Amino acid sequence: MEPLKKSSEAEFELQNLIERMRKGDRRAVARLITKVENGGPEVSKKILKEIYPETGKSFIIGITGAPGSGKSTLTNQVASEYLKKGLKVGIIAVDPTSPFSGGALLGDRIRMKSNFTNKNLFIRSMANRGKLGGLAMATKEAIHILDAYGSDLIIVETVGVGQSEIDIFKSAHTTLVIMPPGMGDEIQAIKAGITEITDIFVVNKMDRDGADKRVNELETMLDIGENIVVDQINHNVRIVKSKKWRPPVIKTNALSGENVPELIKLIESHREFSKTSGLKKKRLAYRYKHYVVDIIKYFQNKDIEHLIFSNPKINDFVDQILSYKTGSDPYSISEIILELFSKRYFS
Ligand SMILES: Nc1nc2c(ncn2[C@@H]2O[C@H](COP(=O)(O)OP(=O)(O)O)[C@@H](O)[C@H]2O)c(=O)[nH]1
Ligand SMILES: [Mg+2]
Repeated sequence: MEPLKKSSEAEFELQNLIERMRKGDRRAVARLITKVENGGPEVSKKILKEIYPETGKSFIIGITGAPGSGKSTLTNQVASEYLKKGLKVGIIAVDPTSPFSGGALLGDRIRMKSNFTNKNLFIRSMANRGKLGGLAMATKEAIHILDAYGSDLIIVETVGVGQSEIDIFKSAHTTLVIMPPGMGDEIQAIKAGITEITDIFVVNKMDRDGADKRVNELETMLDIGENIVVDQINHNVRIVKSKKWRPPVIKTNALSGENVPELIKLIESHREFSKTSGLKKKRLAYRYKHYVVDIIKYFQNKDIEHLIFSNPKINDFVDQILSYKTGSDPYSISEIILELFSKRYFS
């Protein structure tokens, strides 16, 4: 009886948090995200079933780039522009390498600019790798929560290094890749994959030497790439690109704010383009397909693991493996188990 009571208490608590979130309680939003981080897909399932119809309204911007390229500073600038318009902004800083830097740095800057106490702003840093379902999944759910909370804009800042970070970009409508001058081999790295996810290139730190050179490099790269980019789905990074959008390259100074209004114009024009060209819908459809695959994989893995370790019927099959006969190798036995599993033989 005990676990049953516990689970209904937990559900009551979630329900309560969701109600408070609906009334605009920022603390409840933070707690819901923590629940997702710690509880994984089991908890997300309960939350999403409840709030999903309230999502799909936020505009989601992804900002990525090497550490130190100015992501947090620029995120703050972009957020400020939207806050000035009276919009509600959510920021998620994903930095698996350091649990606090993203959020703390950002917090400091925003506090400096006295945005920190702005009721229309919500900031969260996420760094929990290796928890249930992984960082990418928890981030996607955090985005859903901020969406349901009524954020007009959600900015996701990530260090653009691994697949997990690229995965997160599947959730963004418009992605910015920051390429400041003076990071020599960086251009190689973007050629290797980041180009695929870029909607707008930002050469931040335009006050530094080499900014124009960096712009030229990027434009040249785009010239070459133009002939080969067609309407396509890239299965490696799972992103839908349109040949009708050539990523613009813009210089910014995130410290002074120079060119930030121009950047906002580009962001808004990409937002408009993806709506009218149908790109947004195509991307969403593709992303949700992968999302569903991830969810199914997670729950099926869990079921299979539970079966293997706790169902006594499995012991006969393990004995077969131990007989070292033809057809009793682990692959053949796995195929048999999977087949029987789908026929509910074990339930
Ligand atoms: N000179 C110059 N410095 C900048 C600019 N943008 C950011 N910085 C500085 O670069 C450093 C890293 O910035 P941060 O936003 O933390 O980068 P992140 O690691 O990509 O989030 C900080 O010291 C910033 O003050 C810029 O446009 N020009
Ligand atoms: Mg940062």
